[in-house]
Amino acid sequence: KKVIFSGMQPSGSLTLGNYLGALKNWVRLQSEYDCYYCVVDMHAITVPKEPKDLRKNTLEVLANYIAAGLDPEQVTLFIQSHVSAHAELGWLLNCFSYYGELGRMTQFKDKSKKQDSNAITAGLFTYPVLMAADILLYQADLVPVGEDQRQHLEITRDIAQRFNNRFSETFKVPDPFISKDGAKIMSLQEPESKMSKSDSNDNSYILLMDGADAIRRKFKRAVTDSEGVIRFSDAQPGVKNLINIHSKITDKTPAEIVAEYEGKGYAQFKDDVAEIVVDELKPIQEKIDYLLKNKDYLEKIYIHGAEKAEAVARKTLRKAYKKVGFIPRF
Ligand code: AQP
Repeated sequence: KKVIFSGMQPSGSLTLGNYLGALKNWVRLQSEYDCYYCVVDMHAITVPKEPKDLRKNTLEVLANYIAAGLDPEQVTLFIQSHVSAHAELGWLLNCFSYYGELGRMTQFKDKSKKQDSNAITAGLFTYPVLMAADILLYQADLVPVGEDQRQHLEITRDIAQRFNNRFSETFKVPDPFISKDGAKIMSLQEPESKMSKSDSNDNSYILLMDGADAIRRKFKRAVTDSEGVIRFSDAQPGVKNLINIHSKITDKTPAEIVAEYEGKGYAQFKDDVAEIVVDELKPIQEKIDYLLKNKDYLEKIYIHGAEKAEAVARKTLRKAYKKVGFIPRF
């Protein structure tokens, strides 16, 4: 079976963007591939994070994964900091990554803009290297991510190829798996930016855990434009985003949705999209509630997952250590 690796940061609770852009795909792929899905808590501390929030969000993300349909019997679910090989290979790959290439990463540029320049950590800068380590440890063939992560996948490939060329074949060079309709879900408040769980404005995102009333309210407030016509056009990013959300849930094409709403107003459209999202999330939310009340069950899953992941990760780490000339201890 081909191997898949992917992860999400517990930098908050998951958003509709995380779900429609990535998680739904993960679920579709689980029976066909050997899947490793990780909660990347080490990535989440690259920007300031309260310990109690990190603990809470880490379990929430795991519960979100399972509630969205990942089957812990079928896939390996684990927490990144539980498998120390991630940190170890991360360091090693730092020594095969260049300052210049990391400085070109748009996520770094965007996130560092939002921080006081004295508070930008080295961890934020080398984030893509740790991500490369995450993926390469499992010799992943495919990495299902949203469009926003394409650049990080490219650098992962570059680092893997560089290492393989310098020594010999060590890492599988992974391919991104971005579904064609994997359009970025945009912020409801600034439709030119992606929907992000760490956005300071909570009207900008829908969380998988948002109640029906919050979802309706946030869609009512969604920023649109003054055109007054529902069209799938870059000139109307707010409306386009709502059409995308509708389309990804109902599987209707944007053209079908546009035709359906000919002559209708934004208010009606927003209310309808809100209902579609409420209905999609309802069964997921019931499962999340249940899982978060059963922490022992979650614990069993992440402990078992870490054991399985560790065995595979150690093998790759050992190989890479040997290639660079580290002396094996046993
Ligand atoms: N708006 C989005 N549309 C489509 N896909 C998205 N993803 C994230 N936002 C969108 C996909 O979700 C996965 C998890 O991403 P992550 O947690 O590693 O971090 P991120 O991409 O930086 O996501 P966020 O929500 O924006 O987190 P913060 O706010 O902490 O930076 C990835 O596969 C991503 O493509």
